[in-house]
Amino acid sequence: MPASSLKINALERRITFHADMDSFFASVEVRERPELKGLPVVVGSDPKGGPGRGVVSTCSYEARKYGIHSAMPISQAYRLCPDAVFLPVNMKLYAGVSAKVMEILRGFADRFQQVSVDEAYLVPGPEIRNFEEAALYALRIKDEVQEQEGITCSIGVGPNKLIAKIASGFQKPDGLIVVRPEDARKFLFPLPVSKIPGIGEKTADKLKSMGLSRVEELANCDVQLLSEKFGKMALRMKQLANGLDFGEVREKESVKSISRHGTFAEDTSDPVKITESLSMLAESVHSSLLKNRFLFKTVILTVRFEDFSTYTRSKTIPIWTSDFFVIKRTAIQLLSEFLGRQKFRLVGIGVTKLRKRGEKQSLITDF
Ligand code: TTP
Ligand code: MG
Repeated sequence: MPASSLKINALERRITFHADMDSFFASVEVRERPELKGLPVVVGSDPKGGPGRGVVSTCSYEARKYGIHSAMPISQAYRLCPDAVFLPVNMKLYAGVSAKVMEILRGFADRFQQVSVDEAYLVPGPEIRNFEEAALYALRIKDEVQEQEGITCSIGVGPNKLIAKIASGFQKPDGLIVVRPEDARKFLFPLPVSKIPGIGEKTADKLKSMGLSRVEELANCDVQLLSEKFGKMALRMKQLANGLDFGEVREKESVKSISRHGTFAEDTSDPVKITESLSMLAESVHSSLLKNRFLFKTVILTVRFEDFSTYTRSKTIPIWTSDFFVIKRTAIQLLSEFLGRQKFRLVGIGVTKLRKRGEKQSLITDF
């Protein structure tokens, strides 16, 4: 297969959306106090009338006109616009709105991946067949967020995560940019290399010293030359510059482990009683695994003796499984070193290194 058709196939893989709330913390504050609409609003540490320490979390687009931005010292923000409305961070409020927004976005997705408090990737179901339908779908998503949560967001639609992400930031606030596969390179090429996620200030400086400032220059650069400076990352950088990103949109598991503990009614050193308890705990862990459709790789045993000294041991197995007997057998193996010592007060079993059943592991890691 010629290289060019390979590229096009890769670009056409999946219609991907990236949604990012506009000036998130500030927008939530304005929603709560409509009288602040249209004003420069800065959320962050207290400027204390000038000398305050700490930084800006975010600010409204009106405040950005004064040059204020996230991570700027609050004292500097105060100098730039002393008349702005300065508000403290109310994380509890934003976390609540974030959860609701994510729920709305999830409702539009076949596959969903939240990446921060205010942004997520989503892949719609097969009913969205082309980029025209995707554009209308994105408008519906924006309307729904606005209607239900009273804030605006920007959405980028593209053939992969990379392009969707860059597109969502392209025309903020309240933006919608759709980049078709055939336009991906045209869209990316004029941008500075720092627009590529993963290329921070340091990398951008290094690239600049090689004469590579724009994405187009990086895309056409000799990969050999690039790998002299960046090693294994070179190929990935060149792929991204060419609009190629094979990263899957996938749910990041919020559940990191499943475990169950039991305290004996009376401290015991009876191996039969201890093994029976482990077996019951293994059953409970197993049923939770099945309910949540998880596979695991590591089993953890916790033992607490009568003097409250507590030990954990773990064993990682070479395959992903949800097998009950693997949990039980591994826990009993781990138990053997503790038998015949003091009396047991508590035992526990956990499984960790979880992943959803049926989910393929992406071969290329996120940059
Ligand atoms: P962002 O999405 O990066 O920024 P934003 O939503 O405020 O503005 P934009 O319209 O450009 O997307 O971050 C989301 C929230 O995370 C932001 O509202 C506040 C918080 N945050 C910080 O607290 N400190 C920071 O340095 C950044 C970048 C964000
Ligand atoms: Mg945002």
